[in-house]
Amino acid sequence: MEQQLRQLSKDAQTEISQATCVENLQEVRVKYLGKKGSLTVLLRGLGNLSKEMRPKMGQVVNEIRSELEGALNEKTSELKASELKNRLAKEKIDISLPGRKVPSGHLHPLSLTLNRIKDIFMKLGFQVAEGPEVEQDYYNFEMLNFPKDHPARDMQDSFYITENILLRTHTSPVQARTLQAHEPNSPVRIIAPGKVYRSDYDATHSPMFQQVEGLVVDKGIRFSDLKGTLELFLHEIFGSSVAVRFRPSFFPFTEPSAEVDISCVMCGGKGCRVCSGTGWLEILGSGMVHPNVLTLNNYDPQAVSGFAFGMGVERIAMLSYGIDDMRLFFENDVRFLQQY
Ligand code: 2NM
Repeated sequence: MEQQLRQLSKDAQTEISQATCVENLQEVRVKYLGKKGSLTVLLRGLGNLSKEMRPKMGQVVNEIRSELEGALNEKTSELKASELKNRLAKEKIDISLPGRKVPSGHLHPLSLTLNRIKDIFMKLGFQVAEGPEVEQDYYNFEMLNFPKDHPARDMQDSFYITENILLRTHTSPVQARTLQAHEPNSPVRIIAPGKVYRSDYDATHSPMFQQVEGLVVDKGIRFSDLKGTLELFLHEIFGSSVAVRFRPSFFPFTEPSAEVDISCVMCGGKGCRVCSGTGWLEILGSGMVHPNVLTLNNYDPQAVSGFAFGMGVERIAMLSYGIDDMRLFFENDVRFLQQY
């Protein structure tokens, strides 16, 4: 019996040492140590031996078993290492390939435009002021000298929450709130950017859009300050080659009031579809702050004066980028947004 075991061990060791791959070794493992393997069969046969022989032979079987397992494991590691070495010698991994680019988003064209507008006014010393989008008619109309029967106060044109609360129709209430928060007659130089709401919807009007309004109040502020500031702003935004013109107009909160036009950025002033053949584009509303507005907000029109202006961010973005339908800004189609 022992003779038989020693022979079996020798054969197994030979087969292990001659194995050329991991799969070979697995076959050897099954052949000798598997459920029906020859060593396992011998182990079962121990039951037929005499009581005296059984423990001794059991010990021999176990010794051989662990010897073979050790040899199998050792040879497996050896073969794996040489297989890996061979693969590394054959396969060339090019670690100089550039990485794959992770796509990343960017700011919306309206945010890009608003940032440009803010940057220009911040360089001129304006501070950015903000206020609520759900506003009292007191700040939205009353403090801004809007008469009781002004059409903007109509339910048809503005979104009312209650009789006295509405979605702000312009950012001007921020100007009123800013004046009231200041020491009377102290200087103010702010822009108020933000969302405003009007009941209107077509290619050039959205019920929600963004405005930037501005307000400068100080001793001795004149119409020439308004002209110089807005001309500088428009030349920064649209380039120094655009012409700027001021046209008399009317707003409840300014007197005198002026509409500001630039020469058409699409046709250079020759006349086209965008400027309806006039060569000019209306771009800003402006004026000297009405004395009533100063008085209503605790400022003294005898002591200080001011100018104010307002513009639509969507309109500036449409003209900067040559976009002809405002609704594209709000559909969030990445094929459109990716272009900016
Ligand atoms: C505009 C046009 C003209 C304006 C006036 C004021 C304030 F607070 F002084 F009364 N804020 N904004 C103003 C003036 C706005 O937007 C087209």
